[in-house]
Order: sequence, then structure tokens, then C-alpha cells
Amino acid sequence: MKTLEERITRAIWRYTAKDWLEMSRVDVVIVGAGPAGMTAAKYLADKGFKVVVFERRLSFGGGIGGGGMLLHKIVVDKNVIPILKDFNIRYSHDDEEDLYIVDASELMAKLAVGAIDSGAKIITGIHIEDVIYRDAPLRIEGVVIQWSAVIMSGLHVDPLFVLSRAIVDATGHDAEVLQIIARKLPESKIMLAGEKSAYSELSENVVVEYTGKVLPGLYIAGMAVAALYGLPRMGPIFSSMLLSGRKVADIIAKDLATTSHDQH
Ligand code: 48F
Repeated sequence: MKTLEERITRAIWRYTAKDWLEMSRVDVVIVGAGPAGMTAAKYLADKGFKVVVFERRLSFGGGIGGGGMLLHKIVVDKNVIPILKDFNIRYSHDDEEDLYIVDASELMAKLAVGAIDSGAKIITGIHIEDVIYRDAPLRIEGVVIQWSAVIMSGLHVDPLFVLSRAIVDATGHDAEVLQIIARKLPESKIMLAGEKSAYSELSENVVVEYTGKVLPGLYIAGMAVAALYGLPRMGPIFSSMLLSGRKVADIIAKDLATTSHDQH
């Protein structure tokens, strides 16, 4: 008879292997479980795409948890009320400032719940360390994955791969996927201008405006957009993060609808 220890181990291996086999090829890989990444994940999963979000930390939320200078509130403007409603996130209106207030914990938790309930997977503890590409013409075809714990240990361990029809760099201020491509694929001609200083009103608009496709197979959303195009930061107002996530989802959905699985 199997011991409980044996049964625990076998059950975890069996169901992990089942998920990873399914995730070896997906429609969309989103790198980073911050506000932009999780919003994009829900809207893409709602449209029936197979979506996985890889997050290198063991928790989701990205910069949400820090609120505004560790104060547990975040502000948004009225444009995102429909998104808050889609995720069932409660909000208050501050009449004095004409801004909407949400709790940082509620925002983090419900963005994740929304993405997961729509069918997206969020896998934590995975670091995207590189991309898969094909040339003539250049196309990003997937990501190279490694356990965050291995990266932190400094051990030399070869990674594994996830193939994907679209990849979203939603890694925030450092635009990590774009940095890797700029360094390793000079033919991509990607050069990161670097985020500019704070100008909240301008930033909230232009980050959404510049959200979209960077290369065939590669998209950006959230603060990574500011890092690529040299746009200003906005501080703890998160409207553009959610709007950018929703916009990238719409763009990818349209692009994937016009390309079949074996066209790349
Ligand atoms: O930083 P983050 O929250 O990015 P975002 O969605 O939102 C930015 C806001 O939080 C805030 C702001 C807006 O007012 O200025 O800063 O653009 O989330 C990015 C997530 O990506 C993960 C990182 O741990 C974070 O949770 N991440 C970064 N690099 C990698 C990664 C990587 N190489 N592999 C996996 N995850």
C-alpha cells in the first residue's frame, strides 16, 4: 500500500506534468503578473485563447502591493470603471480630487482571480531568461524558461522552452524581455530609450497609445512601454496599466484571428 507521502508526491508530479505538457505550446505567453499582464490575461482568455502568465516571484501583483509609498490605496480614473466591473473590483470616488480609489490587496487579488477564472494560468517562480526566434523574416516564437530559484542560486542549469503565437513583455519598468532582445538579436533593431521622469497626466495617455506590437510575435504592455519609447512615469495611478493590458489583448486577438497556428 502507498504511504501518504508517496501519494502526495505522485499526485503533484502527475498534475504538474499534465499542465506543463499542455503549456509546451500556447497561444499567448505573458511575462509578468503585474496589473498590465493580468488584465491582458483575462481578456485574452475570455476570447478563448490558451494563455499562460509567467511570474518570477512567488506572488502576483507586481508593483500593486507597494501601493503609493506603501500606503495601501491606489488611484484610477473613470476610464477604467468598466474594467474594474469586469473584475468585480470595488472602488470609491474621492469627490475632492475626482479620482477613484481601490485597495491595493483587492486589486492584486481580483486581477489574478479574474485572469484565472477566465481560464488563464498564472505560474509563479518562473523567470523568462531568453526568447526563441526564427529569422528571414525575424519572428519571436516563444520563451526560454528557468526556475527563479535556479537563477538566484547562480547554478549553471540549462533551461526549457514554451512555444507561443504571441508573447507580451509585461515586465514593468525594466522591460526585461525587450532588453534581452535588444542585446541578443541586433537585427531586431530594438533600442530602449529608457523611462523618463514623472509626468503623470501625459504618461497615463501615451503609455496606452504606444501599447502594441513591437516585432512579429512580440507585444508590450504596461510600464515596459515607457521603457521602450522613453515615456514618463506616472506613479501610483494605475488606469493606464489596466487600459494597456486590455488594449494589448484586443490587438493580439485580432492578429491571431488572421494567422493560423501553423503559419509561423
Ligand atoms: O512591475 P509590474 O507591476 O509591471 P506593470 O504591469 O505595472 C507597473 C506598476 O506596477 C507601477 C507603475 C504604474 O503606476 O508605475 O510600477 O507594467 O509587474 C511586472 C512583473 O513582471 C515580473 C516582476 O516580478 C513583476 O511581478 N517580471 C519581471 N521580469 C521578469 C518577470 C522575468 N524576466 N520573468 C518573469 N517575470
